[in-house]
Order: sequence, then structure tokens, then C-alpha cells
Amino acid sequence: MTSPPTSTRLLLHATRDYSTVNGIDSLDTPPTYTHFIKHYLEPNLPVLIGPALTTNWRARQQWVCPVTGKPNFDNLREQLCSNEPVHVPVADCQCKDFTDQKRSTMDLKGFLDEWEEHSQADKPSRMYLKDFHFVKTFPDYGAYETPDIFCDDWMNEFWTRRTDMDDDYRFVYCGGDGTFTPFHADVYRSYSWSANICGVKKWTLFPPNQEHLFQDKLHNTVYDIENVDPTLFPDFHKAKRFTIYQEPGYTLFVPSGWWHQVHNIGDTISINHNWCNGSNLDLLVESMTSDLKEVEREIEHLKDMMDQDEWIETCQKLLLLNSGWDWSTLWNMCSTVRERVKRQQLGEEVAVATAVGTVLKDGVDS
Ligand SMILES: O=C(O)CCC(=O)C(=O)O
Ligand SMILES: [Fe+2]
Repeated sequence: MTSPPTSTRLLLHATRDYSTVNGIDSLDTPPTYTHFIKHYLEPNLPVLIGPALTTNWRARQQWVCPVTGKPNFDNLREQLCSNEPVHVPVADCQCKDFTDQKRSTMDLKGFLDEWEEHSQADKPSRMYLKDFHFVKTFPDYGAYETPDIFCDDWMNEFWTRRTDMDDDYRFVYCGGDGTFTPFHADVYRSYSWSANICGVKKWTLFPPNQEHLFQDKLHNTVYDIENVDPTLFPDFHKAKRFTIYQEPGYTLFVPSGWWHQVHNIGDTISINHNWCNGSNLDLLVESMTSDLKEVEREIEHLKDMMDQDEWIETCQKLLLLNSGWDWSTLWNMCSTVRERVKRQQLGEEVAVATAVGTVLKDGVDS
């Protein structure tokens, strides 16, 4: 079987209608989990949440100078840089590389020194430290705690338990004025949450189902929404979009499959996770199905030369190579969660049985 069975819910989710969405909610106080699921997670809608969610984080208290509101470069260097270099991924915001920015690696101290120099001279920056696996690099530092409403996170649960590879989706982003992330939808159509520590982030978000306005027939996509060639994408201006400014301390929930571009205003530090769970699993499956179809189309001419098993295996290998995961990755992620739930249920049963046993014994004793 090359694709999973399509459930009614999968179809319903894929044809969701966002035409009645008129803006992005902003909540002063963090929502309860029930409220978050009902109003944002399940309907797949963004929400901006006030600073109470992040007030006690070490990152907010020690990475920002309380007087200037700028990054506390001395603390960052003192706490994160030692004699050993810390290699971090950086993107050159002035250099396009296919659909992304040109990436390289820098030593964290070198990056912070260069950034501070630009900041003091009030010069815009071009180097953007992004996708820095902070928790993996500094497991004991405790810069933040994942807010409760984002804790049901199957991706990081699975990737951090994997023994065959060392990866996760928990990142820190640091960039000076003018750095930006080009137009994209998140990996695997996962959710993301982004908590801003300092500076302001300008987000432009586009609801799903408008891809025809910013993708051509060859699947080339708009790179920078502020510089769109109208001959290539004549209808881009018709795409529905929402702009928000994310102030320090605020957290944005970015739903599955919403395209977005992010510009940093001033010196900016943020923490973000990509994540998924039962509420967007169908969108992830849908995205993988469409990636797989593309692979199948690309090597269609080889199909007759292979038996069915070989064909499936080849397509899955290419899918893994192109998209970073395949059906077995998805299956293993779900199995990890299923095993944990089983363990919890068993634990609860044991706990209940012990409690009942104690009550009965107390009753008998008395
Ligand atoms: O902060 C950025 O530059 C990009 C963040 C992003 O794309 C996300 O959180 O999904
Ligand atoms: Fe993103």
C-alpha cells in the first residue's frame, strides 16, 4: 500500500474553509487547555498569548538587559560560551539559496561579538542564528519551560527518544534588526509556537488553501513576500493575509499549514518548537501523502522495471531523502506515543488497584 487509508476526517480537514477568518485573536491571559484546544488547536487558528506564559523564564530574566530591553550580550557570553567553541547554524539573510537562505556554521561567541558590534553601531544585520538546538546543546541550562498548552508534543517526544539519530525540534533564534525568515509553511506541516524574548517580530500569516496564488505549476513558491515578481505570481496580491507584531514576552501559536514570513525589528531573540499531536496528525499525513505522490510522479518512468515491493521501498527511500521522513518514521512516532499512553494507563491501573487495596485493607483492619 503506497498511501494510508483516507478517513472522512482527513478529507474534511483538508477542505477546511478559512474564508470566514477575519483576524488573529490576542489573549492577555493564557487560555486554559480546554479553551486552547476548542478555539485554536482543533480549528487550526493562530493566537497571540500575553507575557504571563513566559514571565518566569530564565531566558527572559537573564538574556535581556532590563534597562535597554536589548540582549544582555555579557550574560549570554558568560553563561553560554566557554573555551570550547559552540558551533551554531546561521543564515545569511542577504543570500538566497534555492528556497532558503544560505546556511553556514559559526562559533557562538563569534556570532554574539559580531551581533553586538552591529547593534552598537545601529547597523542592520545580515547573519541570523536560527534552528539552534538549544536544549540539546545545553540540556541543564533551563532557559524556559514548555508551556502546558504545548506539552502534548509527539514530535519532540519521539525525536528526543530516538537512538538512531540525534535530533529534535526545539530551537532558539537570534537576529539583529533586518534579519528575516523567508516565506514558508513549517516542516511536515507541523504546528509551531514561538515565544519572543526581546525585540519585536513582524509576522505575516497566510491561511491554507491559497497555495495556487503563490506557487506556480512547477511548485516554485514566492520567496520574499515583500519582493514578489508579478510576472511569475500575478495573483499573489489576492492572497488573504494577517500581520501581527509580536512584542517581548508574547507567544504566538502558528497552526498547521499556515504559510508565513517573519521580520525582526531591533535585536531579537526567540524560542520556538515545531510540534504535532492527534489534532494535526491528519494534516501531517496529508502532507506526506502529497510529497509521496510527487516522488511517485518523478520516477514514474522506472515503475515497470521494479516489482511492487521494490517500487514501494524506492519511493519511501526518496521520500525520506526529500522530506526528512517516511511512513515508517510516522508509524514509529505514533507507536512511541501509543506505548507511553499504555504505560500511563497501566500505571494508573496499578495506582488505582493499590489505592483500592489500601482502602480495603484499612477497612478490614478497622
Ligand atoms: O522567527 C523566525 O524567524 C521564524 C520562526 C518560524 O518560522 C516559526 O516559528 O514557525
Ligand atoms: Fe515557520
